[in-house]
Amino acid sequence: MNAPICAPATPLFPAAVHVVRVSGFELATLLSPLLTLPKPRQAGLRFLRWNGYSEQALVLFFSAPASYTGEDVVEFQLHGNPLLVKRFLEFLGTLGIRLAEPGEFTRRALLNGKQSLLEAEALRDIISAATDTQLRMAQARAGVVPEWVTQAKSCLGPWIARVEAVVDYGEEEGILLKTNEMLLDFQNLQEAFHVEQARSSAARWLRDGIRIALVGRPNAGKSTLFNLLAGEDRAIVTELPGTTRDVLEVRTEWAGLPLFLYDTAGLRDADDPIERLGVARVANVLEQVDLVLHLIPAQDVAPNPDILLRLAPFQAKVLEVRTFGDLAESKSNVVVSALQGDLSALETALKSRFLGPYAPDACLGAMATHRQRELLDELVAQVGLVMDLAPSTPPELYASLLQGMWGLLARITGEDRAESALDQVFSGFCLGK
Ligand SMILES: Nc1nc2c(ncn2[C@@H]2O[C@H](COP(=O)(O)OP(=O)(O)OP(=O)(O)O)[C@@H](O)[C@H]2O)c(=O)[nH]1
Ligand SMILES: [Mg+2]
Repeated sequence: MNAPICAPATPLFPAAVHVVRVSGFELATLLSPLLTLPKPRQAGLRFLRWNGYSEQALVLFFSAPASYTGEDVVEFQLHGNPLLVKRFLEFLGTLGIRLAEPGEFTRRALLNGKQSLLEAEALRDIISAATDTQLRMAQARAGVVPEWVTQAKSCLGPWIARVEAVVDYGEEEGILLKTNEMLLDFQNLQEAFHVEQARSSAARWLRDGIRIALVGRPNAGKSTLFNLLAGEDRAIVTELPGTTRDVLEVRTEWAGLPLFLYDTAGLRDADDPIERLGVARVANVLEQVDLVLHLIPAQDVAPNPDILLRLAPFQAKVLEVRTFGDLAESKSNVVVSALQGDLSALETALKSRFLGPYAPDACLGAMATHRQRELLDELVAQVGLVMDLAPSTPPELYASLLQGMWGLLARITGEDRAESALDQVFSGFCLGK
């Protein structure tokens, strides 16, 4: 576990500079065949020679424990040649410094108390964020123990102490369980957990993105809307029905929502064999997405019954959108006009469906990862159990439930480090972090 590790911290393309990181103990000795380390936190220019190669590198040394991992850390800034980095890493290998696993530097930071699990998760999200909202969400989570966790702990702590006292000394006056006072406290906790649960399910969509398929009859305006949402001219648009055949995919951020959009072939019994193949592909898309936008031109009296039949199995995730709002009136809730660029009804519908009452900004700092949301669900279940206990329940059972809640809170912040949770978090890291 403490074996010295190394990794490129930059992606291996030709570039101005590549950074190679080394972490371990006694690095001054270990690296002595290569260089004399500069003073901690002072950049030093070093001429490195190994196996016939030579390289001038800027070297930074962070002495344990004042470093990213809590161990000695050395960073080499080399010329940005991937081959050079490869040869350098090979040489480090001969010094007994092995290549790091993805996320191993951060895992060590965590185990050495330099970082919390929440920070590590936020860091992973900062690195992988692809939209502004995602980036800001991840940054808001970095290094912050959420307020609701702190509050829940300060509410729960005294009750655990009381319950344990009852277990040890019996129930005396003043430490009765299931009093109104306790009920009130736990009602408040339950409420706070519910709020956080709702906020985190909104945040989840912002973090992971929403997959949306645009389907409908030929000429329903699917490709036009697709282009408008994507903010670029991706799909071919013509006034001829049956223009789109293949499934087109684009990733975009629209109205603060990270979207994966799928444009599809217009649904009809086509004669053209290519168009038929396109229509067949729509089935697959319907399975995979989170939302199906069924586009129906406002001038159509009723939706096409064949299409309704085809969409029936996905009813729960179908949203009807009337297009061509500039050409005809419609009583439907969601009417848009691509021609006039009026998509406000669609924006409202999407936000209320996926974010509920929360604006994207209100989701900053929310528990958005799968791991965090699972723990939150368990917490909600657990507090429900406590609320439902009969007053005559033995104090030992109270004690174990309350301890369980405390444990869940600790797992959310990562004080309680189950190895499986670590694996889950670090599997998403890149090399050198
Ligand atoms: N007036 C008006 N015309 C629109 C609107 N949306 C699309 N159109 C026009 O309708 C025609 C068909 O649009 P497309 O986006 O190609 O329709 P589609 O559903 O992708 O059609 P297929 O690919 O053939 O299935 C084009 O001529 C568009 O310019 C709208 O909101 N208002
Ligand atoms: Mg099209």
